[in-house]
This record gives sequence, structure tokens and C-alpha cells, in this order.
Amino acid sequence: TDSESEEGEQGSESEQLVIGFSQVGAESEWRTANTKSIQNAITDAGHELKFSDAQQKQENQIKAIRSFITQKVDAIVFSPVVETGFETVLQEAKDADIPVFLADRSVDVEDDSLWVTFLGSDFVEEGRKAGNWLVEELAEEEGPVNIVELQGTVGSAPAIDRKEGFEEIINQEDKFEIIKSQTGDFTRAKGKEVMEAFLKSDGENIDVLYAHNDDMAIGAIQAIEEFGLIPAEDITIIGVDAVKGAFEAMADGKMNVTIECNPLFGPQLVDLIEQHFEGESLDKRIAVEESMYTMDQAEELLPTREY
Ligand code: GYE
Repeated sequence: TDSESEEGEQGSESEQLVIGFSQVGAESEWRTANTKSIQNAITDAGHELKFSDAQQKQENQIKAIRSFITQKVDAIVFSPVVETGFETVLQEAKDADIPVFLADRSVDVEDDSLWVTFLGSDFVEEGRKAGNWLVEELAEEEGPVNIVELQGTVGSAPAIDRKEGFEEIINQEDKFEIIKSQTGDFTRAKGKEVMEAFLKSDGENIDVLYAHNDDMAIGAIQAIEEFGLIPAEDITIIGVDAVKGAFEAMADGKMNVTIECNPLFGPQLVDLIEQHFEGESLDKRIAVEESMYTMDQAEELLPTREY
């Protein structure tokens, strides 16, 4: 009936928005899944998307946001490459009355009125999970346990926080030591290259690799094999993200554990944007729920993984 269809229209009445999305880059499997999830959620909800890939460079993001402001978009979705240095451009967005939604990574600015809400994972907690897994796994080991660390992009929230959470846990026991720590920029190629250098200088002395994401761990696994050591046996391998590539590596017995970081929050993000435009006030910090997975679960879970 007429009245029903009117009701139906009212129910889905939310405003059609033009949304500018400044993404970090395409550095990892996680990132490609995240980009798709956000892009699809925006267009599936009937909004118009303006997309910009920063190729892991802050200056590109600042330019993209300025261009969104000039184009008078309704809202800006922003995943900052690094934490600092965004005050000016965020103030420009605020002055133009354009709400900014932080997705995935946060910024380190004093004035938190510069964005509406931050939807992302708790990276410190992920680091703690990695540390706790290791402490338990090597409980019988006397030590010293020599750890090498592949950090994410320098200055990025996940690199800073995953390091902090992991250290908080392993520093509670004297036997653990991080003997080398360097950035692999969240990419396979860089992860492999830096692991090669670690192996060259410390080779057989390395007991554990803690990689801030799976892509770097996967690159490192290749380096370890080429060096003549057995990944997950000679060197315990910890990654973060829980992407398909990590499940494949674990199913092959080449990687020990991955801490989940869920990139598929596009629909949740679009809900938040719509709620904001409907006049609701949002929490400043909204977390994505996640878990962790070990080698023995990999084969069973692999077919169910969506990213
Ligand atoms: O873990 C990594 C990506 O910001 C959580 O960025 C994200 C991280 C993710 O490149 O793979």
C-alpha cells in the first residue's frame, strides 16, 4: 500500500553524502581489504565517494584533504599515515565545517574537537597479545631469548603502539631481549630486505621474529629460507593482522601465530557517519573487535577467512 511505501522511504531516508576518503596506501594485504571494505560500504549505502591513495606519504594526504575541502565534500574519512603534523589541515576542515572521521589510525593532536570519532583497533593491546603469546610459548625456555623486530611505518600509530604493548609484556622477564629493531614499512619487500640484514649480522642467534604485520613476516620467511634456516622452527615467527597470507604460511608450518586486526569495518564506519548526520553524538573512540590465531587452527579456518 501507499502508506507502507512511504514508511519504507522514510526508514531509509538518510541524506545522500559526498564523502572524501584519504587512504594510507596499498602497502599490505590488510590495507587492500580495508580500502575495499570502506569504498564498498560508502557506495553501497548510496553515497558518493571521492578516493585518494596517499602512497604512504603524509604530504599526499595533506594535499588530498585540502582538495576535499575545496570540493566542499560533506564528510572526510581519513586514515593518517603518521600520528603527528596534521593540526593545520584538520583545523582547515573544521573551519570549513566538514566533519572528519578517523578510520584505522589515530592522530596525535591536542584539540580533539578536530575530528568526530576514531574507529580503529587497539594496537597496544595487539602488541600485548603478541607478547603474552610469546611468554607462554617459551615458558620452559631458560633464555636468553633473542628477538628481532620488524617495525611498521616510522611514526605510525600501529608501529608505535604495537612496539609499546609488546615491550610492556616481555620486559617483565629478563630472559627476553630485542637485539635488533628496524622498520620494514609494513611491506613484504622491505620486510624481506631488513630480515636479510638481521640474518647477516645475527644469523643463528635469532630466536624470535616479531613483525608488526603479516606482510613483513611473510617477506622475512622468504629471507630465512634463503639463508638456510627453517622458519617457525629455528626462528619463532609472530605477525599481526591475520590476513590470508598468514593463514597460508601457518598452514604450511612456516609461521607460528598472528594477532588479528580486522580491516572490514567499512559498514560500521558508514553507520557512524550517518548517525552523525542524523544528529547523534558519537563516542570519541570506537574499537574494532578481534582475536588471535595459531598454526594448529590455520588449516581449518583458512577457508572461512574473508581477508
Ligand atoms: O596492520 C598493516 C597496514 O594501520 C592497522 O597498516 C593498520 C596497519 C596494518 O599496513 O598491515
